[in-house]
Amino acid sequence: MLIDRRRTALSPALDRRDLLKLLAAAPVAAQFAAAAPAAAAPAPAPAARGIVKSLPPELFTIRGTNAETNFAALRSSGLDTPADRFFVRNHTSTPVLSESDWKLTVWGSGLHGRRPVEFSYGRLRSLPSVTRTVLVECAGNGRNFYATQQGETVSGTPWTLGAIGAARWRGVRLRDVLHEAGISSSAVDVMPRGLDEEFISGGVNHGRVRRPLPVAKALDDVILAYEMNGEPLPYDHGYPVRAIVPAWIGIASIKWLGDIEVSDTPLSSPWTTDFYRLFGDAYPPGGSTPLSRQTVKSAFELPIGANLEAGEHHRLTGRAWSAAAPVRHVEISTDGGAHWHRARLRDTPRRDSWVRWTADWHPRRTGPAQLLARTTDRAGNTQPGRTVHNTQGYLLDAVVRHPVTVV
Ligand SMILES: Nc1nc2c(c(=O)[nH]1)N[C@H]1C(S)=C(S)[C@@H](COP(=O)(O)O)O[C@H]1N2
Ligand SMILES: [Mo]
Repeated sequence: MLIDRRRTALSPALDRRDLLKLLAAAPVAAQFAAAAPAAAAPAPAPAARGIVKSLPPELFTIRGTNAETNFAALRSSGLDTPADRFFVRNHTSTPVLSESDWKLTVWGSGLHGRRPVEFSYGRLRSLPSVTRTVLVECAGNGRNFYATQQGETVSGTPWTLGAIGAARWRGVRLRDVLHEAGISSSAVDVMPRGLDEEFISGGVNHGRVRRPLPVAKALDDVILAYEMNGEPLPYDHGYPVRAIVPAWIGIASIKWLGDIEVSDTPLSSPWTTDFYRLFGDAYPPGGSTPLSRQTVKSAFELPIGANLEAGEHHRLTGRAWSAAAPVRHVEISTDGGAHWHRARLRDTPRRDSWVRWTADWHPRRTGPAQLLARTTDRAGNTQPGRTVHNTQGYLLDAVVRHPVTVV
């Protein structure tokens, strides 16, 4: 069996390192710590509110309850992002659950007989498994560039480009679970919901994190994952079971799955009405339709503002991805967009994953410079120079002008 994850925040089996991590994560653990001797221990890496894993500053930038992967930290990793550097997006905080207490309830008017059906962890594991590398990318990834590059005001976490990761997810098909639960042909929407706390924002309680999927997507390629890169899901990434919804914005991939409503009438939630739609001058008064698919981007595996030596050969590296189709090519400009040349792709482009690329640069003049990367996918989508503004700063697909200094 896999490693024992049935420890709780108060278990004596916790070691010092786990305790330090949980201290930052859970108020209950903090009470425990007050009673524990303050033994000399190395200072823990800074933690974001509510995140269990350690967040060393070379790997992550903390943004409130979230942690952004530093793109430069991906330079040494392969196509699958190791869990220790995978971004975390939490509306509240990571619940520390146990698989023995866990169950999934599938319920609603879209089931034959309308009787709820329960799946224990064991029952779920007994279904056939599938394993796939899939990207998870927050709808707000790149949001910061609306302000810094387009001079526009947007609300939300100011991610640069690191609210994305790819992992090898193993789990069961949502389709198989829905068929076992007796989904009827009248079902139209399927809504997974998390077991984390209710999300309260601006004095409004939006309830637990949930977002409907049309039945066609639910029956297509959605996975209920219990492993990430060959290990049980880490607490922060949805242990014991999360949804993985390929090509869709991250919010669809509900973590800490507790129940799934199957409905014969259309469903909505604050995550389809208030959030994750496009609002703004270019959109209707009630906003666009709810967002589904992610967009096309590229990123340098280099810190923003990095220093590069003049007169040296530099191998620039980065990644490119598109939710619509595999990447066709990536173009690089080192002179602010005047000239472009093709980057070399290091991977076979695949759907729902990214490709690593390299490009050589031999800067001669010292001073500030801007590096640009532009992805085109096989469906013909290319990153534009500018993204049409929306008030919540979703789906930035503009070419990012990556500032560096040649020294
Ligand atoms: N239950 C629950 N599921 C959730 C969230 C959450 O806060 N609670 N955040 C969503 C968002 S907005 C994103 S982008 C992804 C992030 O997944 P990760 O934290 O594993 O990177 O999880 C999604 N699933
Ligand atoms: Mo997100």
